Amino acid sequence: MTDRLLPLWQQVQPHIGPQSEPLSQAMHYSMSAGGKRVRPELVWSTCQALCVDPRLGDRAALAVELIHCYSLIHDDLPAMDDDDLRRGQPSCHIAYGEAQAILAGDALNTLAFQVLADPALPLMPIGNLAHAVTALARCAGPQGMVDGQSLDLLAEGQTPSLAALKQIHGKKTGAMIRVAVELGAIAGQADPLVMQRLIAFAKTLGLAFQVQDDVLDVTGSNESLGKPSGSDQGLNKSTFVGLLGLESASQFADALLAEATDHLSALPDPKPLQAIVDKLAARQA
Ligand code: GRG
Repeated sequence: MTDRLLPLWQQVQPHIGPQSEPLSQAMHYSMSAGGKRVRPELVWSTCQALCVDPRLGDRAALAVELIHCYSLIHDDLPAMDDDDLRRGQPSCHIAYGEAQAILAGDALNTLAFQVLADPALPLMPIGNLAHAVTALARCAGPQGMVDGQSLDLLAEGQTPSLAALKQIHGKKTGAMIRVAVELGAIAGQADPLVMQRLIAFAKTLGLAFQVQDDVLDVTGSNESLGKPSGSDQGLNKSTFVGLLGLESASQFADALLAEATDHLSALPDPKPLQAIVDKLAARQA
């Protein structure tokens, strides 16, 4: 599959590149290391579902991947999950040292907001900028992903209820999936009813994504995961597989993907978002 995100990153990089080489390299290392690019694809596909030019979503697509890459760099640090491998390559802190990796994460995080807003960058404006910046900050920050990560760390070694686990992962993983769709909807000027449906779709998809991730952590190979399988268990993480068992967790993910599809029915063109649901379903099959 062609990576539509990398050319955007390369286009923007000369305008924002830091002077210090290791920082610049560490940022580029993480942004160009591959990955499925699910979040940017969700932005563009949401624009397409609303029958608007997907380039209107370019700023948002880059912004959500910048936040995602920062979160992975920080998640791999010794103080968090302490992972030496990410996407089949040495994690950022293994390649560039802990200090530069922390700074690279910080830089990608802040840059995401500049990418959304800076008129000097050669990208189409997103439209309602105040809405877009607020949505991204809410979902990425202490109301969203950062709190999810904190709750997840606190839950290590515990057995949270299904409701608590949904809440943790709704924030940790789900919030960035949700905001990818929300930003696509802002770029596409979705009316409030369509926005509501898209957000319901994104919430369901985000939960499916996390349940699947837990299943794949058990059933996937080291190559397909880009890291050793079973790492959640090694860290004493509370997972949907731990709570429901492998088979029920897998069925739960299937049911959530089917429910996500139901939310798409009233869109002008559901096919681009349906294609993402299908791609995720194929991951598990
Ligand atoms: C450090 C603030 C902070 C947050 C970290 C995203 C995250 C929160 C942690 C990642 C840990 C993890 C494995 C979460 C499960 C679901 C998930 C987000 C997987 C990684 O996303 P993918 O599969 O990764 O989209 P690629 O490599 O394809 O981009």
